[in-house]
Amino acid sequence: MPGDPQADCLFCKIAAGQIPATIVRETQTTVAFRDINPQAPTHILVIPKAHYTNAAELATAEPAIAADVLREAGEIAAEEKLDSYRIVFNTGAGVGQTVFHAHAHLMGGRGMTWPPG
Ligand code: IU
Repeated sequence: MPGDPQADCLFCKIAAGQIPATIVRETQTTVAFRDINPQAPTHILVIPKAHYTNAAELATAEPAIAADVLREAGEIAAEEKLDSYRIVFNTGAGVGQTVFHAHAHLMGGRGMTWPPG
């Protein structure tokens, strides 16, 4: 079924508590945890518990859960006292997506340039 856990998906395992992660917040539909290779002082991943390959697929299949991911990112940014932050959804290997389970990168705590590299 679309959205069901995938046996070979690392983020499905984190969502299920089968692999340890530094969890920041959890809701019925989402989990947020600190990135193991942070690229900013605050670098947190917000994922849907349901498995979709990328953000667009999630939003098409489960728009309410896509909104949950974004709302969580905003609420965590407030908790982390970030007045400026970036939310990134890498989509496709060509732009650096390495884990094919939708995830928002919430990054802040330093200045950032635009356009991104
Ligand atoms: P990407 O957008 O697919 O490149 O992001 C995947 C992120 O997942 C990346 O920033 C990794 O550092 C991060 N990550 C993690 O936090 N924990 C893990 O066990 C693995 C990757 I594998």
